[in-house]
Amino acid sequence: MEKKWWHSSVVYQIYPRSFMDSNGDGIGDLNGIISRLDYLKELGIDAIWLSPVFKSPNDDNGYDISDYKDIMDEFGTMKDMENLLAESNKRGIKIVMDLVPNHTSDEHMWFVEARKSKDNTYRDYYIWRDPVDGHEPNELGSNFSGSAWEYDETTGQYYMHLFSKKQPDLNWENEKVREEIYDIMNFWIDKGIGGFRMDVIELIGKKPDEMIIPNGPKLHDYLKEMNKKTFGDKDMLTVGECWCADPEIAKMYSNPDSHELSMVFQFEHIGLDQIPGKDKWDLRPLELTELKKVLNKWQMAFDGDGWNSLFWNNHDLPRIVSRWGNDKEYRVESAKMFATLLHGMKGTPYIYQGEELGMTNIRFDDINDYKDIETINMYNDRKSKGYAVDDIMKSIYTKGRDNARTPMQWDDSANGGFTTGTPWIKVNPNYKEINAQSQINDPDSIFNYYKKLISLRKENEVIVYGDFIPLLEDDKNIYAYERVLGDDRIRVVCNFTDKEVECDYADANGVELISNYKDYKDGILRPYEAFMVRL
Ligand code: TEU
Ligand code: CA
Repeated sequence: MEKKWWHSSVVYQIYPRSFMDSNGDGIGDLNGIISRLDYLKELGIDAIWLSPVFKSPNDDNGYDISDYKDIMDEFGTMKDMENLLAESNKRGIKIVMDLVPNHTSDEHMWFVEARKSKDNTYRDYYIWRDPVDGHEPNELGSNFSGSAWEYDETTGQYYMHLFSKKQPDLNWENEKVREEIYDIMNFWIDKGIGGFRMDVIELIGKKPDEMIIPNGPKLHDYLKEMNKKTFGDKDMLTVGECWCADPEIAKMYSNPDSHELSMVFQFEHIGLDQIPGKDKWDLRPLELTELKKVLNKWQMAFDGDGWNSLFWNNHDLPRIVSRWGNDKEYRVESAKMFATLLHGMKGTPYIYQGEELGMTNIRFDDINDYKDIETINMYNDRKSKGYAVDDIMKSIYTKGRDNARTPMQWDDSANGGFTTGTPWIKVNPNYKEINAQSQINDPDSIFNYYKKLISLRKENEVIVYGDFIPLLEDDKNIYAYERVLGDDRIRVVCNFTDKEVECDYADANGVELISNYKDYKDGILRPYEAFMVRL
Protein backbone atom coordinates (compact mmCIF):
# COMPACT_ATOMS: atom_id res chain seq x y z
CA MET A 1 0.00 0.00 0.00
CA GLU A 2 1.28 3.45 -0.87
CA LYS A 3 2.18 5.35 2.30
CA LYS A 4 0.31 8.59 3.00
CA TRP A 5 0.99 11.36 5.50
CA TRP A 6 -2.41 10.82 7.09
CA HIS A 7 -1.65 7.16 7.85
CA SER A 8 0.72 8.20 10.62
CA SER A 9 -1.07 11.39 11.62
CA VAL A 10 -3.14 12.24 14.66
CA VAL A 11 -6.02 14.67 14.11
CA TYR A 12 -7.44 17.04 16.73
CA GLN A 13 -11.04 18.18 16.40
CA ILE A 14 -11.86 21.78 17.29
CA TYR A 15 -15.43 22.84 17.92
CA PRO A 16 -14.74 26.56 17.42
CA ARG A 17 -17.69 27.90 19.39
CA SER A 18 -16.32 26.28 22.56
CA PHE A 19 -12.56 26.31 22.06
CA MET A 20 -11.24 29.81 22.89
CA ASP A 21 -12.88 33.23 22.94
CA SER A 22 -10.50 36.09 22.09
CA ASN A 23 -12.79 39.10 22.42
CA GLY A 24 -14.99 38.49 25.44
CA ASP A 25 -18.30 37.96 23.65
CA GLY A 26 -18.58 34.47 25.12
CA ILE A 27 -18.18 32.70 21.78
CA GLY A 28 -15.01 30.95 20.69
CA ASP A 29 -13.43 32.35 17.53
CA LEU A 30 -10.61 32.03 15.00
CA ASN A 31 -8.26 34.38 16.83
CA GLY A 32 -8.87 32.29 19.92
CA ILE A 33 -7.75 29.19 18.04
CA ILE A 34 -4.64 30.97 16.78
CA SER A 35 -3.75 31.89 20.35
CA ARG A 36 -3.82 28.18 21.30
CA LEU A 37 -1.88 26.73 18.36
CA ASP A 38 1.27 26.39 20.43
CA TYR A 39 -0.66 24.23 22.88
CA LEU A 40 -1.64 21.92 20.01
CA LYS A 41 1.91 21.93 18.69
CA GLU A 42 3.08 20.87 22.14
CA LEU A 43 0.56 18.01 22.15
CA GLY A 44 2.07 16.89 18.85
CA ILE A 45 -0.94 16.65 16.56
CA ASP A 46 -0.58 16.84 12.76
CA ALA A 47 -3.93 18.21 11.66
CA ILE A 48 -6.97 20.03 12.96
CA TRP A 49 -10.48 19.05 11.94
CA LEU A 50 -12.24 22.37 12.24
CA SER A 51 -16.00 22.08 12.72
CA PRO A 52 -17.82 24.55 10.41
CA VAL A 53 -16.74 28.20 10.55
CA PHE A 54 -18.79 29.45 7.59
CA LYS A 55 -21.57 32.05 7.62
CA SER A 56 -24.51 30.59 9.46
CA PRO A 57 -27.59 31.63 11.43
CA ASN A 58 -26.58 28.87 13.89
CA ASP A 59 -29.75 26.88 14.10
CA ASP A 60 -27.41 23.85 14.35
CA ASN A 61 -24.21 25.61 15.42
CA GLY A 62 -22.75 26.14 11.98
CA TYR A 63 -23.96 22.93 10.32
CA ASP A 64 -26.56 25.17 8.67
CA ILE A 65 -24.51 27.24 6.25
CA SER A 66 -25.74 30.38 4.52
CA ASP A 67 -22.48 31.18 2.69
CA TYR A 68 -19.77 28.58 2.15
CA LYS A 69 -17.20 31.11 1.01
CA ASP A 70 -17.43 33.45 3.97
CA ILE A 71 -16.76 33.25 7.70
CA MET A 72 -19.37 33.37 10.48
CA ASP A 73 -19.45 36.86 11.98
CA GLU A 74 -18.97 35.61 15.55
CA PHE A 75 -15.87 33.63 14.51
CA GLY A 76 -14.05 36.40 12.65
CA THR A 77 -13.22 37.34 9.07
CA MET A 78 -11.69 35.73 6.00
CA LYS A 79 -8.45 37.51 6.98
CA ASP A 80 -8.54 35.74 10.34
CA MET A 81 -9.12 32.43 8.56
CA GLU A 82 -6.17 33.03 6.25
CA ASN A 83 -4.13 33.93 9.27
CA LEU A 84 -5.15 30.70 11.00
CA LEU A 85 -4.09 28.73 7.93
CA ALA A 86 -0.75 30.51 7.77
CA GLU A 87 -0.05 30.15 11.50
CA SER A 88 -1.02 26.47 11.48
CA ASN A 89 1.01 25.64 8.41
CA LYS A 90 3.98 27.42 9.99
CA ARG A 91 3.75 24.90 12.84
CA GLY A 92 3.35 21.94 10.50
CA ILE A 93 -0.35 21.58 11.31
CA LYS A 94 -2.83 21.09 8.48
CA ILE A 95 -6.41 22.32 8.59
CA VAL A 96 -9.15 19.91 7.58
CA MET A 97 -12.33 21.87 6.88
CA ASP A 98 -15.82 20.59 7.63
CA LEU A 99 -17.80 20.36 4.39
CA VAL A 100 -21.58 20.21 4.72
CA PRO A 101 -22.70 19.13 1.25
CA ASN A 102 -26.01 17.43 2.12
CA HIS A 103 -27.96 20.55 3.12
CA THR A 104 -27.66 24.31 3.44
CA SER A 105 -29.28 26.84 5.73
CA ASP A 106 -32.73 28.02 4.68
CA GLU A 107 -31.06 31.46 4.73
CA HIS A 108 -28.63 30.48 1.98
CA MET A 109 -29.24 32.55 -1.16
CA TRP A 110 -30.05 29.36 -3.12
CA PHE A 111 -32.91 28.47 -0.81
CA VAL A 112 -34.15 32.05 -0.41
CA GLU A 113 -34.46 32.07 -4.20
CA ALA A 114 -35.74 28.49 -4.56
CA ARG A 115 -38.75 29.00 -2.31
CA LYS A 116 -39.91 32.09 -4.24
CA SER A 117 -41.58 30.19 -7.09
CA LYS A 118 -41.75 26.82 -8.78
CA ASP A 119 -39.89 28.10 -11.81
CA ASN A 120 -37.10 29.86 -9.96
CA THR A 121 -33.60 29.04 -11.28
CA TYR A 122 -32.67 27.58 -7.90
CA ARG A 123 -35.90 25.61 -7.32
CA ASP A 124 -34.35 22.33 -8.33
CA TYR A 125 -31.35 22.81 -6.03
CA TYR A 126 -33.61 21.40 -3.30
CA ILE A 127 -36.09 18.57 -2.97
CA TRP A 128 -39.76 19.57 -3.38
CA ARG A 129 -42.86 17.36 -3.42
CA ASP A 130 -46.58 17.94 -3.73
CA PRO A 131 -48.78 17.12 -0.74
CA VAL A 132 -50.40 13.67 -0.78
CA ASP A 133 -54.04 13.80 0.41
CA GLY A 134 -53.26 17.12 2.04
CA HIS A 135 -50.37 15.62 4.00
CA GLU A 136 -46.62 15.07 3.90
CA PRO A 137 -45.50 13.08 0.84
CA ASN A 138 -44.37 10.17 3.04
CA GLU A 139 -43.38 9.02 6.54
CA LEU A 140 -39.78 10.12 6.31
CA GLY A 141 -38.59 11.47 9.70
CA SER A 142 -36.04 14.16 10.56
CA ASN A 143 -33.00 13.25 12.69
CA PHE A 144 -34.03 16.12 14.94
CA SER A 145 -37.59 14.80 15.64
CA GLY A 146 -40.79 15.16 13.62
CA SER A 147 -41.31 14.88 9.87
CA ALA A 148 -38.56 15.43 7.30
CA TRP A 149 -41.06 17.42 5.20
CA GLU A 150 -41.93 21.08 5.78
CA TYR A 151 -44.85 22.69 4.01
CA ASP A 152 -44.02 25.94 2.25
CA GLU A 153 -47.07 28.23 1.86
CA THR A 154 -45.79 30.29 -1.05
CA THR A 155 -45.74 27.46 -3.57
CA GLY A 156 -47.90 24.87 -1.83
CA GLN A 157 -45.21 22.20 -1.80
CA TYR A 158 -43.15 20.44 0.86
CA TYR A 159 -39.37 20.62 0.99
CA MET A 160 -37.25 17.92 2.51
CA HIS A 161 -34.98 18.35 5.55
CA LEU A 162 -33.31 15.36 7.20
CA PHE A 163 -32.16 17.66 10.01
CA SER A 164 -33.84 20.87 11.26
CA LYS A 165 -36.36 22.63 9.07
CA LYS A 166 -33.75 25.38 8.73
CA GLN A 167 -31.50 22.81 6.98
CA PRO A 168 -33.17 22.01 3.63
CA ASP A 169 -31.58 19.05 1.79
CA LEU A 170 -29.76 19.75 -1.45
CA ASN A 171 -30.75 17.83 -4.57
CA TRP A 172 -27.57 16.04 -5.63
CA GLU A 173 -29.25 14.67 -8.74
CA ASN A 174 -29.01 18.20 -10.10
CA GLU A 175 -25.66 18.55 -11.81
CA LYS A 176 -25.60 22.29 -11.05
CA VAL A 177 -25.71 21.56 -7.33
CA ARG A 178 -22.77 19.21 -7.64
CA GLU A 179 -20.79 21.80 -9.61
CA GLU A 180 -21.53 24.44 -6.95
CA ILE A 181 -20.19 22.18 -4.20
CA TYR A 182 -17.06 21.32 -6.20
CA ASP A 183 -16.52 25.02 -6.80
CA ILE A 184 -16.73 25.68 -3.06
CA MET A 185 -14.28 22.86 -2.38
CA ASN A 186 -11.80 24.23 -4.93
CA PHE A 187 -12.13 27.68 -3.40
CA TRP A 188 -10.95 26.25 -0.08
CA ILE A 189 -8.33 23.98 -1.61
CA ASP A 190 -6.81 27.09 -3.24
CA LYS A 191 -6.57 28.69 0.20
CA GLY A 192 -4.22 25.91 1.30
CA ILE A 193 -6.31 23.60 3.46
CA GLY A 194 -5.24 20.01 4.18
CA GLY A 195 -8.49 18.22 3.50
CA PHE A 196 -12.17 17.81 4.24
CA ARG A 197 -14.33 16.10 6.81
CA MET A 198 -17.60 15.48 4.99
CA ASP A 199 -20.77 15.81 7.00
CA VAL A 200 -23.30 12.93 6.56
CA ILE A 201 -21.78 12.18 3.17
CA GLU A 202 -23.65 8.87 2.97
CA LEU A 203 -26.94 10.78 2.53
CA ILE A 204 -26.21 12.63 -0.72
CA GLY A 205 -27.38 9.76 -2.95
CA LYS A 206 -30.82 9.58 -1.33
CA LYS A 207 -34.05 8.51 -3.10
CA PRO A 208 -36.69 9.94 -0.76
CA ASP A 209 -39.68 8.57 -2.68
CA GLU A 210 -38.33 5.06 -2.28
CA MET A 211 -37.35 5.77 1.33
CA ILE A 212 -33.70 5.09 0.47
CA ILE A 213 -31.70 7.57 2.50
CA PRO A 214 -28.14 6.46 3.34
CA ASN A 215 -26.16 4.58 0.68
CA GLY A 216 -28.32 5.60 -2.27
CA PRO A 217 -27.63 4.19 -5.74
CA LYS A 218 -25.55 7.10 -7.10
CA LEU A 219 -23.59 7.89 -3.92
CA HIS A 220 -20.30 6.44 -5.11
CA ASP A 221 -20.64 7.91 -8.60
CA TYR A 222 -20.94 11.33 -7.01
CA LEU A 223 -17.90 10.76 -4.82
CA LYS A 224 -15.78 9.61 -7.74
CA GLU A 225 -16.88 12.69 -9.66
CA MET A 226 -16.11 14.93 -6.66
CA ASN A 227 -12.69 13.35 -6.25
CA LYS A 228 -11.87 13.92 -9.91
CA LYS A 229 -13.08 17.50 -9.97
CA THR A 230 -11.57 18.66 -6.68
CA PHE A 231 -8.97 17.01 -4.44
CA GLY A 232 -8.14 13.89 -6.49
CA ASP A 233 -4.71 15.04 -7.62
CA LYS A 234 -3.85 16.70 -4.28
CA ASP A 235 -2.37 15.03 -1.23
CA MET A 236 -5.30 15.56 1.11
CA LEU A 237 -7.01 13.87 4.03
CA THR A 238 -10.69 13.28 3.31
CA VAL A 239 -12.95 11.61 5.85
CA GLY A 240 -16.64 10.94 5.38
CA GLU A 241 -19.16 10.72 8.20
CA CYS A 242 -20.93 7.40 7.58
CA TRP A 243 -23.32 6.23 10.30
CA CYS A 244 -24.47 3.24 8.26
CA ALA A 245 -21.15 1.92 6.97
CA ASP A 246 -20.10 -1.70 7.48
CA PRO A 247 -16.59 -2.78 6.47
CA GLU A 248 -17.64 -3.66 2.91
CA ILE A 249 -19.23 -0.25 2.44
CA ALA A 250 -16.21 1.43 4.04
CA LYS A 251 -13.99 -0.25 1.45
CA MET A 252 -16.04 1.25 -1.36
CA TYR A 253 -15.20 4.70 -0.01
CA SER A 254 -11.64 4.20 1.16
CA ASN A 255 -10.03 1.66 -1.14
CA PRO A 256 -7.28 3.72 -2.84
CA ASP A 257 -8.32 2.13 -6.14
CA SER A 258 -11.84 3.53 -5.93
CA HIS A 259 -10.61 7.16 -5.89
CA GLU A 260 -13.13 8.44 -3.38
CA LEU A 261 -12.04 9.25 0.20
CA SER A 262 -9.09 8.57 2.49
CA MET A 263 -11.26 6.99 5.19
CA VAL A 264 -14.66 7.11 6.84
CA PHE A 265 -15.93 7.58 10.37
CA GLN A 266 -17.92 4.44 11.14
CA PHE A 267 -20.25 4.36 14.16
CA GLU A 268 -20.99 0.69 14.77
CA HIS A 269 -19.39 0.76 18.23
CA ILE A 270 -21.18 3.99 19.09
CA GLY A 271 -24.60 2.32 18.98
CA LEU A 272 -23.77 -0.53 21.37
CA ASP A 273 -25.27 1.11 24.44
CA GLN A 274 -28.68 1.79 22.95
CA ILE A 275 -31.61 -0.60 22.75
CA PRO A 276 -31.48 -2.31 19.34
CA GLY A 277 -34.09 -0.97 16.94
CA LYS A 278 -34.70 2.10 19.09
CA ASP A 279 -32.80 5.36 19.04
CA LYS A 280 -29.82 6.75 20.86
CA TRP A 281 -31.87 8.03 23.81
CA ASP A 282 -33.06 4.52 24.72
CA LEU A 283 -30.28 3.27 26.91
CA ARG A 284 -28.76 -0.08 27.80
CA PRO A 285 -25.38 -0.95 29.35
CA LEU A 286 -22.38 -1.66 27.15
CA GLU A 287 -21.01 -5.22 26.99
CA LEU A 288 -17.25 -5.24 26.55
CA THR A 289 -17.37 -8.46 24.51
CA GLU A 290 -19.65 -6.77 21.97
CA LEU A 291 -17.39 -3.73 21.77
CA LYS A 292 -14.42 -6.00 21.11
CA LYS A 293 -16.29 -7.93 18.45
CA VAL A 294 -17.12 -4.74 16.57
CA LEU A 295 -13.81 -2.90 16.90
CA ASN A 296 -11.72 -6.02 16.25
CA LYS A 297 -13.74 -6.73 13.14
CA TRP A 298 -12.97 -3.23 11.84
CA GLN A 299 -9.31 -3.57 12.80
CA MET A 300 -8.98 -6.69 10.68
CA ALA A 301 -11.22 -5.62 7.81
CA PHE A 302 -8.68 -3.94 5.55
CA ASP A 303 -5.57 -5.20 3.86
CA GLY A 304 -4.42 -2.22 1.82
CA ASP A 305 -7.97 -1.88 0.47
CA GLY A 306 -9.27 0.59 3.03
CA TRP A 307 -8.28 2.64 6.06
CA ASN A 308 -9.84 3.15 9.51
CA SER A 309 -10.43 6.28 11.47
CA LEU A 310 -10.27 5.86 15.25
CA PHE A 311 -12.31 7.91 17.69
CA TRP A 312 -14.23 7.69 20.95
CA ASN A 313 -16.03 10.99 20.88
CA ASN A 314 -16.79 14.14 18.92
CA HIS A 315 -19.12 17.14 19.10
CA ASP A 316 -22.17 14.86 18.68
CA LEU A 317 -21.21 12.24 21.24
CA PRO A 318 -20.84 12.12 25.01
CA ARG A 319 -17.34 12.16 26.44
CA ILE A 320 -15.79 8.71 26.65
CA VAL A 321 -14.46 8.99 30.20
CA SER A 322 -18.00 9.65 31.44
CA ARG A 323 -19.67 7.28 29.00
CA TRP A 324 -17.78 4.01 29.35
CA GLY A 325 -15.14 4.94 31.90
CA ASN A 326 -15.34 6.31 35.42
CA ASP A 327 -15.27 10.10 35.63
CA LYS A 328 -15.06 10.16 39.45
CA GLU A 329 -12.69 7.91 41.42
CA TYR A 330 -10.78 6.65 38.36
CA ARG A 331 -11.09 9.55 35.97
CA VAL A 332 -7.36 9.78 35.24
CA GLU A 333 -6.82 6.02 35.03
CA SER A 334 -9.82 5.40 32.80
CA ALA A 335 -9.10 8.35 30.50
CA LYS A 336 -5.59 6.99 29.98
CA MET A 337 -6.93 3.47 29.45
CA PHE A 338 -9.22 4.61 26.61
CA ALA A 339 -6.35 6.55 25.11
CA THR A 340 -4.03 3.53 25.20
CA LEU A 341 -6.63 1.23 23.69
CA LEU A 342 -7.37 3.55 20.78
CA HIS A 343 -3.88 4.88 20.06
CA GLY A 344 -2.44 1.37 19.83
CA MET A 345 -4.83 0.53 17.01
CA LYS A 346 -4.43 0.65 13.24
CA GLY A 347 -5.97 3.75 11.64
CA THR A 348 -5.90 7.51 12.05
CA PRO A 349 -6.74 8.60 15.62
CA TYR A 350 -8.94 11.64 16.24
CA ILE A 351 -8.86 13.49 19.56
CA TYR A 352 -11.85 15.65 20.43
CA GLN A 353 -10.99 18.92 22.21
CA GLY A 354 -10.70 18.40 25.98
CA GLU A 355 -10.41 14.62 25.66
CA GLU A 356 -6.67 15.06 26.20
CA LEU A 357 -7.49 16.61 29.60
CA GLY A 358 -10.07 14.01 30.61
CA MET A 359 -12.90 16.55 30.44
CA THR A 360 -16.24 15.07 31.51
CA ASN A 361 -19.92 15.19 30.59
CA ILE A 362 -22.13 17.99 31.95
CA ARG A 363 -25.40 17.80 33.94
CA PHE A 364 -27.57 20.88 33.86
CA ASP A 365 -30.64 20.67 36.12
CA ASP A 366 -32.53 23.16 33.98
CA ILE A 367 -33.43 22.18 30.41
CA ASN A 368 -33.06 25.87 29.51
CA ASP A 369 -29.30 25.62 30.04
CA TYR A 370 -29.12 23.23 27.07
CA LYS A 371 -28.49 24.81 23.65
CA ASP A 372 -28.45 21.87 21.23
CA ILE A 373 -31.38 21.71 18.81
CA GLU A 374 -31.39 17.90 18.77
CA THR A 375 -31.63 17.79 22.58
CA ILE A 376 -34.29 20.49 22.84
CA ASN A 377 -36.45 18.98 20.08
CA MET A 378 -36.21 15.51 21.63
CA TYR A 379 -37.13 16.91 25.07
CA ASN A 380 -40.23 18.62 23.70
CA ASP A 381 -41.18 15.64 21.55
CA ARG A 382 -40.90 13.09 24.35
CA LYS A 383 -42.59 15.38 26.86
CA SER A 384 -45.56 15.77 24.55
CA LYS A 385 -45.67 11.98 24.16
CA GLY A 386 -45.93 11.55 27.94
CA TYR A 387 -42.41 10.44 28.88
CA ALA A 388 -41.41 11.24 32.48
CA VAL A 389 -39.15 14.31 32.64
CA ASP A 390 -36.68 12.41 34.87
CA ASP A 391 -36.24 9.76 32.20
CA ILE A 392 -35.78 12.35 29.47
CA MET A 393 -33.15 14.15 31.56
CA LYS A 394 -31.39 10.85 32.20
CA SER A 395 -31.11 10.29 28.45
CA ILE A 396 -29.77 13.81 28.00
CA TYR A 397 -27.19 13.36 30.78
CA THR A 398 -26.02 10.18 29.10
CA LYS A 399 -26.22 11.01 25.39
CA GLY A 400 -26.94 14.72 24.84
CA ARG A 401 -24.63 16.51 22.41
CA ASP A 402 -24.01 19.41 24.79
CA ASN A 403 -22.01 17.01 26.99
CA ALA A 404 -19.10 17.56 24.63
CA ARG A 405 -19.84 21.18 23.81
CA THR A 406 -19.12 22.96 27.10
CA PRO A 407 -16.14 25.33 26.82
CA MET A 408 -12.54 24.13 26.87
CA GLN A 409 -11.09 24.31 30.35
CA TRP A 410 -7.81 26.17 29.98
CA ASP A 411 -7.05 27.18 33.58
CA ASP A 412 -8.67 27.70 36.98
CA SER A 413 -9.63 31.35 36.44
CA ALA A 414 -13.28 32.38 35.90
CA ASN A 415 -14.99 30.34 33.16
CA GLY A 416 -11.94 28.13 32.90
CA GLY A 417 -10.08 30.85 31.00
CA PHE A 418 -12.32 30.30 27.98
CA THR A 419 -13.80 33.79 28.01
CA THR A 420 -13.70 37.02 29.98
CA GLY A 421 -17.40 37.46 29.23
CA THR A 422 -20.46 35.25 29.63
CA PRO A 423 -20.00 31.93 27.80
CA TRP A 424 -22.67 30.96 25.25
CA ILE A 425 -23.12 27.72 27.19
CA LYS A 426 -22.17 27.24 30.83
CA VAL A 427 -18.69 25.99 31.65
CA ASN A 428 -18.45 22.66 33.48
CA PRO A 429 -18.01 23.63 37.17
CA ASN A 430 -15.17 21.11 37.51
CA TYR A 431 -12.80 23.42 35.59
CA LYS A 432 -10.95 24.26 38.82
CA GLU A 433 -9.66 20.67 39.01
CA ILE A 434 -9.69 19.75 35.34
CA ASN A 435 -7.84 22.24 33.14
CA ALA A 436 -4.95 22.46 30.71
CA GLN A 437 -2.74 24.70 32.82
CA SER A 438 -2.53 22.21 35.67
CA GLN A 439 -1.67 19.35 33.30
CA ILE A 440 0.91 20.71 30.89
CA ASN A 441 3.78 20.60 33.37
CA ASP A 442 2.66 17.51 35.27
CA PRO A 443 4.46 14.47 33.84
CA ASP A 444 1.68 12.16 35.09
CA SER A 445 -1.17 14.14 33.54
CA ILE A 446 -3.59 12.88 30.93
CA PHE A 447 -2.27 15.59 28.60
CA ASN A 448 1.28 14.27 28.81
CA TYR A 449 0.02 10.71 28.40
CA TYR A 450 -1.63 11.68 25.09
CA LYS A 451 1.49 13.52 24.07
CA LYS A 452 3.52 10.36 24.64
CA LEU A 453 1.04 8.18 22.74
CA ILE A 454 1.21 10.54 19.78
CA SER A 455 4.99 10.42 19.74
CA LEU A 456 4.95 6.61 20.02
CA ARG A 457 2.97 6.47 16.78
CA LYS A 458 5.60 8.65 15.12
CA GLU A 459 8.47 6.49 16.36
CA ASN A 460 7.04 3.00 15.84
CA GLU A 461 5.94 1.94 12.41
CA VAL A 462 4.33 -1.15 13.89
CA ILE A 463 1.63 1.11 15.41
CA VAL A 464 0.86 2.60 12.01
CA TYR A 465 1.10 -0.41 9.72
CA GLY A 466 1.33 -3.53 11.90
CA ASP A 467 -1.24 -6.33 11.61
CA PHE A 468 -3.83 -6.49 14.36
CA ILE A 469 -4.12 -9.67 16.40
CA PRO A 470 -6.92 -9.87 18.97
CA LEU A 471 -6.33 -11.56 22.32
CA LEU A 472 -8.76 -12.77 25.04
CA GLU A 473 -11.75 -12.20 22.77
CA ASP A 474 -14.27 -13.70 25.20
CA ASP A 475 -12.97 -12.00 28.32
CA LYS A 476 -15.63 -9.75 29.86
CA ASN A 477 -13.19 -7.38 31.57
CA ILE A 478 -10.01 -7.10 29.58
CA TYR A 479 -9.35 -5.66 26.12
CA ALA A 480 -6.03 -6.91 24.76
CA TYR A 481 -4.39 -7.20 21.37
CA GLU A 482 -1.06 -7.33 19.61
CA ARG A 483 0.35 -5.51 16.61
CA VAL A 484 2.94 -7.18 14.43
CA LEU A 485 5.16 -5.82 11.68
CA GLY A 486 7.99 -8.12 10.55
CA ASP A 487 9.92 -9.03 13.71
CA ASP A 488 8.43 -6.23 15.71
CA ARG A 489 5.60 -7.16 18.05
CA ILE A 490 3.85 -4.98 20.61
CA ARG A 491 1.07 -5.88 23.02
CA VAL A 492 -1.67 -3.63 24.42
CA VAL A 493 -3.46 -4.71 27.60
CA CYS A 494 -6.37 -2.79 29.15
CA ASN A 495 -8.54 -3.47 32.17
CA PHE A 496 -11.94 -2.09 31.22
CA THR A 497 -13.31 -2.23 34.78
CA ASP A 498 -13.00 -0.45 38.12
CA LYS A 499 -11.97 -3.72 39.83
CA GLU A 500 -8.83 -5.78 40.07
CA VAL A 501 -8.98 -8.62 37.56
CA GLU A 502 -6.77 -11.63 37.00
CA CYS A 503 -4.87 -11.61 33.75
CA ASP A 504 -2.15 -13.84 32.25
CA TYR A 505 -0.71 -10.83 30.47
CA ALA A 506 -0.56 -8.61 33.56
CA ASP A 507 3.22 -8.74 33.77
CA ALA A 508 4.87 -6.55 31.21
CA ASN A 509 7.22 -9.28 29.90
CA GLY A 510 8.93 -6.90 27.55
CA VAL A 511 9.99 -3.32 27.14
CA GLU A 512 7.36 -0.90 28.38
CA LEU A 513 6.31 1.76 25.87
CA ILE A 514 3.66 3.38 28.05
CA SER A 515 1.62 2.53 31.14
CA ASN A 516 -0.90 4.28 33.39
CA TYR A 517 0.46 2.66 36.60
CA LYS A 518 4.00 3.01 37.93
CA ASP A 519 4.65 -0.71 38.35
CA TYR A 520 3.17 -4.15 37.65
CA LYS A 521 1.29 -6.53 39.93
CA ASP A 522 1.78 -10.28 39.47
CA GLY A 523 -1.09 -11.78 37.52
CA ILE A 524 -3.38 -8.88 38.37
CA LEU A 525 -4.56 -5.79 36.51
CA ARG A 526 -5.63 -2.93 38.78
CA PRO A 527 -8.68 -0.73 38.04
CA TYR A 528 -8.43 0.59 34.46
CA GLU A 529 -4.78 -0.46 34.27
CA ALA A 530 -3.46 -0.18 30.73
CA PHE A 531 -0.09 -0.56 29.08
CA MET A 532 1.71 -1.09 25.83
CA VAL A 533 4.87 -3.23 25.70
CA ARG A 534 7.28 -4.36 23.03
CA LEU A 535 7.67 -8.15 23.28
O1 TEU B 1 -24.19 14.64 12.26
C1 TEU B 1 -25.03 13.70 11.67
C2 TEU B 1 -25.94 13.04 12.54
O2 TEU B 1 -26.57 12.11 12.08
C3 TEU B 1 -26.07 13.48 13.96
O3 TEU B 1 -26.73 14.69 14.03
C4 TEU B 1 -26.80 12.48 14.69
O4 TEU B 1 -28.12 12.45 14.27
C5 TEU B 1 -26.83 12.73 16.13
O5 TEU B 1 -25.88 13.64 16.52
C6 TEU B 1 -26.57 11.45 16.80
O6 TEU B 1 -25.99 11.64 18.00
C7 TEU B 1 -23.68 15.65 11.49
C8 TEU B 1 -22.96 16.64 12.38
O7 TEU B 1 -21.86 16.00 12.98
C9 TEU B 1 -23.93 17.19 13.37
O8 TEU B 1 -23.33 18.03 14.32
C10 TEU B 1 -24.99 17.94 12.60
O9 TEU B 1 -26.00 18.37 13.48
C11 TEU B 1 -25.62 17.07 11.52
O10 TEU B 1 -24.67 16.34 10.76
C12 TEU B 1 -26.36 17.93 10.54
O11 TEU B 1 -25.47 18.67 9.77
CA1 CA C 1 -15.46 35.66 20.51
